[in-house]
Amino acid sequence: MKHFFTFLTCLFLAVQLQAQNEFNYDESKVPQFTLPNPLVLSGGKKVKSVKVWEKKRRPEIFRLFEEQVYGKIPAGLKMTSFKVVEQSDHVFNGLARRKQVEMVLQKDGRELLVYLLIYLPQTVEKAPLFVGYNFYGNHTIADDAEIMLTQSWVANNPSFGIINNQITEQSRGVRTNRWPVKMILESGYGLATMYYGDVDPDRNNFSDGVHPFAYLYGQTQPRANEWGAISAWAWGLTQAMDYFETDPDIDASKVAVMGHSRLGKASLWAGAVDQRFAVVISNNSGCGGAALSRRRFGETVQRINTAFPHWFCTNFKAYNDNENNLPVDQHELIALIAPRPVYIASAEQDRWADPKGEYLSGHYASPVYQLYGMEGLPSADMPPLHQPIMNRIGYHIREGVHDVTDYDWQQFIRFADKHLFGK
Ligand code: GTR
Repeated sequence: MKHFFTFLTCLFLAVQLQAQNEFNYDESKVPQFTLPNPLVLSGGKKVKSVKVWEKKRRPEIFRLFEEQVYGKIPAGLKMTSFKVVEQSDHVFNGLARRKQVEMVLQKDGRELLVYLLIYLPQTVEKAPLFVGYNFYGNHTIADDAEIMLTQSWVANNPSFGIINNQITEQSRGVRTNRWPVKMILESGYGLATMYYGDVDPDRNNFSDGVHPFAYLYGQTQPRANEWGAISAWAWGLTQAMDYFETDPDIDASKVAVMGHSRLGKASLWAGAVDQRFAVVISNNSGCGGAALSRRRFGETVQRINTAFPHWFCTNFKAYNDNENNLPVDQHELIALIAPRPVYIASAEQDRWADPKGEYLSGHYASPVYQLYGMEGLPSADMPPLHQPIMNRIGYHIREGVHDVTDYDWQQFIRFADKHLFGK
């Protein structure tokens, strides 16, 4: 049986690789394109002041991302209650305190339960914090027997023992490699994480997760300009932020939102939607995240909308093989985060996510940071491997594959130290 699942996993990966081979990885075949200018109003006037950017241009760009890319998050939808359901003052040999918070959304007889796992350093009274989603449940991120198991739908992953879309004890601690909890705590930061499927299971099914809570009578899926899954995940992060503001042990003015891959797309969008996030970090976020869509390098809009039809809003499908008609590109997502610090991380072998396109988004967002007198990524040339840039827009590319490594976290911590504490 075990061999059979290993075989299936290999087959799946082989099919994925085969599919990815059909895409462009040749820099000389990147098409010529013109990006929309973040500092020109839709009427053609140049934006020359922070005031005009904030009052006019930023709202224009924001609305385009809402309507055409991720879909609108319903206004006023908020968790009904927060409750600390478990806590301990002595975790990891006294290094940390732990809290598990149940966030409940109740409406019209429906109920959604989302669980926040929070570790706080013992040495800090009001802790700054990294918050990020995990892919397979809170219990995967640390060797900690007290972490509660999610009951939500989880994508099958036989190598983690997840076979009936339900997690078991077998997957406890299987993702500790991506979450250097001790390093984060020893650096003086707390860490909060949630399972993204608690908010919205990652499958093409709009009758589960948070979506139905916003339907009008008889509605069964979001309208063309309404939220897809990435917007739903961004909404979940804003709800966690609401909780942080109520917790006296957390410094809600120093929260860095971090996400990897599809969850990096969600962290960038959350950073745009909710300006309470003081630092925004995307790791290997690729297409629909930091990477410029018009480059069509690696994953394309058409491919992502086909493989993951539920991630973006329906309107986004109009740009399949039609990127030049997009009224925005992803550099403007980065610009929406200005003047707050934003960090983009790439991996050399993660060509599917287009490292150069990820870098260039930061570069082309830089004029907006300059308007605030801040330095983004002034050079059009990417830095070499392992030479992070720590300006108000930060960037690194490391060797290796699509993943989150200790190296990545070391840079995120340095970046937060610099921009939150001037260290
Ligand atoms: C891939 C997808 C990417 C990225 C990745 C992930 O299959 O094509 O856009 O989101 O999944 O989230 O791991």
